Amino acid sequence: MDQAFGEDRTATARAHSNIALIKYWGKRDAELNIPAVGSISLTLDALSTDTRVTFREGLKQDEFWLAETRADATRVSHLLDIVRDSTGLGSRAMVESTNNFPTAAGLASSASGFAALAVAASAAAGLALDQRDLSILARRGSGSAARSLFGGVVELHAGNRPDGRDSFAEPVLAPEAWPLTVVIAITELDQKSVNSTTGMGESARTSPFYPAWVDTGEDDLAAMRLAIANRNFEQLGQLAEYSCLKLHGLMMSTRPALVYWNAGTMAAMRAVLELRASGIPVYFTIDAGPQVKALCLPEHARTVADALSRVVGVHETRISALGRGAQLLS
Ligand code: 2P0
Repeated sequence: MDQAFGEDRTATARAHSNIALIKYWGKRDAELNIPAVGSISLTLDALSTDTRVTFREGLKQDEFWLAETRADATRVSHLLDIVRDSTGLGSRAMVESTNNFPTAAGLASSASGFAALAVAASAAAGLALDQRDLSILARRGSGSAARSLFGGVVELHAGNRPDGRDSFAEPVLAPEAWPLTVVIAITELDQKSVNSTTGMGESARTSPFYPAWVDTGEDDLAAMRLAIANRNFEQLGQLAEYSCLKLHGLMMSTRPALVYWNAGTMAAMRAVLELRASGIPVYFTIDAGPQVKALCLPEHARTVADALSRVVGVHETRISALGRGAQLLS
């Protein structure tokens, strides 16, 4: 990747989005972006971001282009500054990114976006980082991005160290190890109103439930690790729904309240419960947005997707297998 002085230094990376089974919400250090609780996620094959980073001499400032539209570069520049500080590289960069799914509608574009950015920016700058350090770099951009470095089932550790060196993600299961499937029900295509960084700060400051959320996080992680080790899908699903509803209880008890659901969200949750009552093992989870993700096994994916497609308020559904980790494309 090293190129002659005066030439562009460029690299392109792809990362997939992820959906947390045990959720992250809240930071123990906002400056270093260290989560207050650990989390466990599934990397999603169907949702990805491609990002090209080009460090270019003479560029006055970092530029961020998302789907060929110029976007606010503040958070991108913050991550690029970390890379520049580590390498002594002075150039500003052109960052060009495309998602194959709606941005900022609760499909975790920041997870795939910052994971792809961390991989592409470090490669373009000639910074050789191992997977753990890449996940720490991605975490500085966005907590959930640390998990998108890896494929399959992934855990992000909160760690204890003030410098965050023990807050990194690592793979728990390879994508082929257990063929879990996620059916995504899209109930809203617009941008959401409160971004996660702001929302979790408000939850920590104002919700009386926040201390309990942090205190019980480790128990949820331990139970989920066991469900995964035993390939116990029912346990996994029950725990994922529990963590999701606990998160949304925390959000709703924040002041001002964070209510991310719409009528379609609620209807899709009900549809999942009805499918389960009819004997299909399927469980829902929802992030900081209105989309519903139904967790199931591959043999039930079509039935689940068809049922969710018929729900009033669901615009479209996508079926995703587990995806691989972030990778350099060039
Ligand atoms: C998660 N979410 O574990 C949880 C569930 C949303 C709900 O991680 O401030 O965008 O950039 O570190 O990573 C969203 O949080 O927050 C998130 P920042 P991020 O997937």
